[in-house]
Amino acid sequence: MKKKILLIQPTPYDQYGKLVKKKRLYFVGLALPLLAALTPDDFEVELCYETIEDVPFDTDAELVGISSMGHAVMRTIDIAKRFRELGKTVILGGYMVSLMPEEAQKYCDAVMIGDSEETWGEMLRDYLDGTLKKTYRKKLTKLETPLPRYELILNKKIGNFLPVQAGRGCPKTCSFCSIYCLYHGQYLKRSIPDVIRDIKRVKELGFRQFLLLDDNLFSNRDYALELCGEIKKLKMKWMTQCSIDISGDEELLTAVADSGCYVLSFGLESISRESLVGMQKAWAHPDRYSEQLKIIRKHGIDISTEMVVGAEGDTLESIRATADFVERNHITVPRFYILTPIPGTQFYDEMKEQNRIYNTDMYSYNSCEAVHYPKNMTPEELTKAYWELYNRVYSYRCILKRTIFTANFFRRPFTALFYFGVNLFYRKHIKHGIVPNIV
Ligand code: B12
Ligand code: SF4
Repeated sequence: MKKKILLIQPTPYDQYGKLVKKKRLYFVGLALPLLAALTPDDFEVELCYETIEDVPFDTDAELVGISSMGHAVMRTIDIAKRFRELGKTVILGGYMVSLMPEEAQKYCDAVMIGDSEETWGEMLRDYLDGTLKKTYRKKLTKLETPLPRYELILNKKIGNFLPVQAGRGCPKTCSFCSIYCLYHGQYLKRSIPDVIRDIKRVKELGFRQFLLLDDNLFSNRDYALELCGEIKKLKMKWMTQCSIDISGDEELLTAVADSGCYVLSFGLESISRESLVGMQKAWAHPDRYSEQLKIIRKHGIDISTEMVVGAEGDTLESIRATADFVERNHITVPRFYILTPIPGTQFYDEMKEQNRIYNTDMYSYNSCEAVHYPKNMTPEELTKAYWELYNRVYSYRCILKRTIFTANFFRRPFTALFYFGVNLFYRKHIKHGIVPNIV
């Protein structure tokens, strides 16, 4: 009989200590289907996304692999402890344990630091030989990944798109970002035929859309143009995230839109230049944001944004002005976070050195509670201003202004109505004190 591995993507606890549960997980991470594909055939693999299903603690799997994302690492640890009590061999991996491997080692049999393409197979062989090591780490020099085992997630309550990866890591150096602190500027791209192979598989499985995972897709112009050319032939819809600087490249923007991309997500972070400089994101210029967003929208691409509050240049006034900015620019799907010093990041070290960590309880590192002393307000004021911002931006009036009363409404009324629905869905969560970042 085949040995079995259970792979789990834990869900975070909310700020009341309850597990965040959803009827549907629209954005599914790629780590578990990819790990399943890296697993030799003599193992059977089962996947569990805890946001939409319960962890099967009565599993007959011998090995349990648990991923970790942000503050959900607290749930990773709790699940790991329970499985170890049940006598299972527990392996931890993912961003958060990679940033704090010494701490993670206390709760498991082995920690996989960073990418696991070249270490997962080695770990499984060691397990079979009874020679499991405490940590596994191998820096990749090229990114070659097998076809993810998407079929293992098809029967789950997911959205109408699947993830496909193009690049991993990021060439930029934003001090608060886990990607920078883990990859230190390393940025690897997959070959275009491999990316297209995965998209074709997604199409074969009946999906008409995909989410392209890459933190800086358009940083390599030639790669991006060639990839868009290939994607266009597949007649699919897709979305991704990138730097807002794409607005300055008419040819690229046209190629992106022509290839079926209909939503771009931008980490705008802040409308305060001082805050951006403080985050080592001096290449972004908030005074140009409105014009840049307008150009992108003109190409028929909808905009979703990620912004943070609580950085060095932020004041209560600038947080209020952020709501006006979002409304004025008709940002379709805006998301916000409180700037959080994630252990392992440069920003965390800076805050620690300056004695500005306000709360050391990791359960609170959920990006919707202030855990550091901001420069221009108290942590309590920051948390309050953050929720006021979300509530203002997701008021009925503002939702209507951002989704229905826009120039794009008459061009694509059904899309506008779809976004209106998404906004109402987010609003419902916000009213229950749950940020929409995890759905
Ligand atoms: C898709 C995604 C999501 C989706 C899906 C999550 C899910 N439940 O599956 C959504 C939108 C729901 C989401 C939510 C959140 N996310 Co998220 N997400 C991503 C994103 C964009 C892609 C992840 C991915 O699939 N990558 C591709 C795979 C192949 O790479 P990988 O995950 O790194 O996996 C490799 C290794 O890490 C390793 N590995 C990963 N897991 C495991 C497990 C084991 C056992 C082993 C051995 C190895 C291993 O092997 C893989 C192959 O090498 C990343 C950004 C990015 N660039 O990666 C952020 C990212 C992972 N998310 C992040 C965060 C903070 C969150 C939230 C906490 C946000 C919030 N405040 O609520 C929540 C937490 C949700 C949860 N359940 O834990 C941070 C993590 C930072 C950190 N220090 O941990 C990232 C890096 C974004 C960022 N720039 O800060 N996220
Ligand atoms: S550009 Fe985005 S992914 Fe890259 S380091 Fe900055 S915040 Fe992280």
